[in-house]
Amino acid sequence: MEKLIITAAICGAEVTKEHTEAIPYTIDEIVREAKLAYEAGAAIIHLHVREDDGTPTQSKERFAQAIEAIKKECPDVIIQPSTGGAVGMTAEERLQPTELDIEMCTLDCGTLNFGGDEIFVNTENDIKLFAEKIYARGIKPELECFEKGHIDMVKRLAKKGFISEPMHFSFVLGVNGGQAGELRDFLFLKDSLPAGSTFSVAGVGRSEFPLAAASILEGGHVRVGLEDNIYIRKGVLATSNGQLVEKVVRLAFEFGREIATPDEARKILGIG
Ligand code: KMH
Ligand code: ZN
Repeated sequence: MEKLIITAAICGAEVTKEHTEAIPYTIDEIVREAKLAYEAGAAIIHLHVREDDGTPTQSKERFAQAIEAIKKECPDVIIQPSTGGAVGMTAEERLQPTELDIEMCTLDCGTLNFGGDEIFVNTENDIKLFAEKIYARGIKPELECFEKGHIDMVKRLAKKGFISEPMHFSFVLGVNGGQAGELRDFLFLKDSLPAGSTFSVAGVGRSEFPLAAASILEGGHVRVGLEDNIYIRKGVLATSNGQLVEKVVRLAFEFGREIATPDEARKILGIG
């Protein structure tokens, strides 16, 4: 099997310091969390940025500041800004980080309920617009799919030429409004992928580590981080993103998967 690419989703847009003190808001806190994750074995940092008070933002300037500061501490890490941002942001707001010199970013592949009255909107035309901008800039998209219909949308858009092979997917499972994070959900999505695709799995909440283990065994890659799950085990808060990454590294070791460096991840994903 290929080496395992670990992505750390260190920040997100929804988790606050009321949930866990470890969630980073400021640039210094973001760098601290990125460094701990990188030193533990993460090849990719999935990046959201916040104002110092925790408000999510897609400001190009804030992303540029965070990326520069992370690169000083983790020079070779792959930084993957979010183009999902937070619920309610416009497409123009969300696309700002694609104007920077970046290797990768997310591309969200469908709309879903996001808890309570929230709807995370990604219409077909939004996805086409995002894909056009992302590919035009030579950026590798991570195709975020929250349920099977999103994979079907990617297949349709690939046929129409909006999405190119080789495709790299991320299944984000267990969102309140998306597909659940049971083993059979993961296996169904994995078996639905176009041939030759790579994939990573992000289990939200309690599904984070069971799905990480499943993906390690099935030849996929893994995303963990405080964006998705704040517990290191039932009822015990993780002290950092690094601690979550360390747990994946232990699982990988037990199952005989080696961990990919950022450069090895670039080769696996066809970046650069
Ligand atoms: N914060 C969610 C509404 C992404 O990063 O591309 C969207 C999200 C997806 O986190
Ligand atoms: Zn995200």
